Amino acid sequence: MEKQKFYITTPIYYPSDKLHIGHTYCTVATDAVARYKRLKGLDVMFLTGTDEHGQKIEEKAKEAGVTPKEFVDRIVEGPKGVKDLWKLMNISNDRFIRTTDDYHVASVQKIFKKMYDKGDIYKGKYKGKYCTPCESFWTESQLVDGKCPDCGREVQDAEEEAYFFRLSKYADRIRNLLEDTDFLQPRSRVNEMVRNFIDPGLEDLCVSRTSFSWGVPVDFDPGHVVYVWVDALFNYTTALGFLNDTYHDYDKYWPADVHFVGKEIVRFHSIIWPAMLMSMEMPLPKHVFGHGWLLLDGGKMSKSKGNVVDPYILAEKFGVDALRFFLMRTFPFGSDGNFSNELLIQTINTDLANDLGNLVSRTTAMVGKYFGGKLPEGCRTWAAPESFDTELITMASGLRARYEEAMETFAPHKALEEVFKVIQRANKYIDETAPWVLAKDMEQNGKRLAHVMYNLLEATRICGILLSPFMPESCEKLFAQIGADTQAQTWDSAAQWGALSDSAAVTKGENLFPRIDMDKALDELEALEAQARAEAKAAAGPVVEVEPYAEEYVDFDTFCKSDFRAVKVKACEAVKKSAKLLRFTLDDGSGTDRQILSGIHKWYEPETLVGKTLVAILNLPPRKMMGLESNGMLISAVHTEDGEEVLHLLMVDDSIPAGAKMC
Ligand code: ME8
Repeated sequence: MEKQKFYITTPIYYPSDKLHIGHTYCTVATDAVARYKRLKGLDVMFLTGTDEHGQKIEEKAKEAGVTPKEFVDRIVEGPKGVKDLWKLMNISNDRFIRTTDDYHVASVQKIFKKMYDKGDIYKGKYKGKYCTPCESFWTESQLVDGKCPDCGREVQDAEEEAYFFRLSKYADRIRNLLEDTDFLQPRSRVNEMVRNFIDPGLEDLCVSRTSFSWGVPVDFDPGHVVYVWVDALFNYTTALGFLNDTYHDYDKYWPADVHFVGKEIVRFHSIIWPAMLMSMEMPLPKHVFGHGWLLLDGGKMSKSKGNVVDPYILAEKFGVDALRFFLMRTFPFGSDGNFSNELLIQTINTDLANDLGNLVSRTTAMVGKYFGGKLPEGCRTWAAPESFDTELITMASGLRARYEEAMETFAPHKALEEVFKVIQRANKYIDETAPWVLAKDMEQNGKRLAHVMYNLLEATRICGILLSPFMPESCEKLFAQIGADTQAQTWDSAAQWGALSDSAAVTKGENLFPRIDMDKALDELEALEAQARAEAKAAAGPVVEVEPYAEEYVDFDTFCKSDFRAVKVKACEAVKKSAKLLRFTLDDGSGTDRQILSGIHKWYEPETLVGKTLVAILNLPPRKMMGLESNGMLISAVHTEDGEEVLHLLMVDDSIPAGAKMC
């Protein structure tokens, strides 16, 4: 029988800065759902990638002094780049698309032309506002207090010849899609979209730019590049081979089952994206799920605020699985949540070290101690069950169904909550059965004890299967400790109480989730974060700034009156009682020594300057400093590094004679 298909995507990330824990959140959620569907036996396609075009990237590359392609290559492929991060986080994507890939660029050009030929894209004049960081056009009425409604930053006036997409034509169909179907989830996002965008009237969308060039060129109109969101959204189809020959799974996987996206890009995915697909006469994705944001102190994480959280540091300190688990367990997927290191450590300690870790280590230790690591055969059915046996068995046997219900509605936090109810029930069962008491009289209670141990191992096994999409590596270790063959831990067996062989070899292995000392860990994290900040700063080099350029012209005759000359330093000494001033005795070619005072002691020791050929302006009026007369001024180059002033005296070739005029 052909397997059921499941196609799931994350947003494709802007490689403009290193990714932070907020980005990791969505990718981990997508990964957990993809692994869950694979566990259920579906044929899964999980796509992620990077969105590499647009003005923001062009500007960042310019700042960094490299080409846009060099810039994105470094962030996508380089050390600790996007691909490295997904590898570290054990992300099981089947494909990775970069929108600079040739096949994607060629497909987008064909898509643009198709919509143009159909009359859904037409040429007009764009007049409005543009938010560069968000790459978003806004009309005056959409602004909030004159600022970008998404990020609250300043917007710029923009007017240019441009292509437009007839979004207005699809307004009714989009309204029906949002209001009458479960296309957009959670439901609360529907009201947001309808009220803010559909009710005020959908305007046609500007879909090309001419003011920068880093984008997919409109091949039938040189100078225009395709609006980055058109380019980006179609990634979900080009990565399957739509209008290209690089891949061949479009017919197999399209339409997508779900796009996971952050709440601020729901507008693009639930209005613009389906409208363009309607124009292209392509099937629509089945669902778009708009998840919430991870906040820091109630606000958005952002590089400009300097408050982003580095997933590398957290994964190194606490382990990849613990971090993955924390993200999925703590924050309801559709809502915002407040991230903190304290909460992370607390969750690890409570759920993983106390509840799960203890269950596994206590159970395996007791099977070792009382039965030498191997329970007697047949023990799964021994001894009459007490009410708490039945309760544990019923809860664990029905867990898969409750978990599935939560996972199918994209509520991983609820699925994990169900698993932990069983883990907590199993720990309570240890207290209720008091195995250490039973063990005192093995002859009398040996059979009962073996049965209790089996129930604990079996409940743990079922939980392990259902936790494996969230913590794949730890669950493999868990299976090894309870003697469960990893290959046999299938979706089916998660609903089969008693599937574990009752004579499996149980070993108490390493502690799966050691308890973390909160204060010590917080201090260490702070030190690691400070070190990472210092390293990033050192790698980026100092922030160099020069004084703003003069806006006013100086007329040529005035400039020519300035008498710049080469001067040679005959003597130089520090002026007494002054921290700054150096006193220069200079040969200016006139035959008479000239004295100039200069406040540069901070940068030069006087004796190092003797014999140097410098540049001075000589026809400034004499000026008294610390009781000494200064006749002119030495010329220096000045800038700041990390806010500190840096000065270099202008030194010229020593072959230039004293008094030579500079012009
Ligand atoms: O939007 N918490 O890229 P992006 C949760 N290129 N999610 C967060 C987050 C946070 N603190 N910060 C960011 C783009 N995200 C486009 C997508 S798709 C065709 C194009 C999420 O790198 C954010 O909500 O700015 C978004 O879904 C994703 O990270 C990528 O953001």
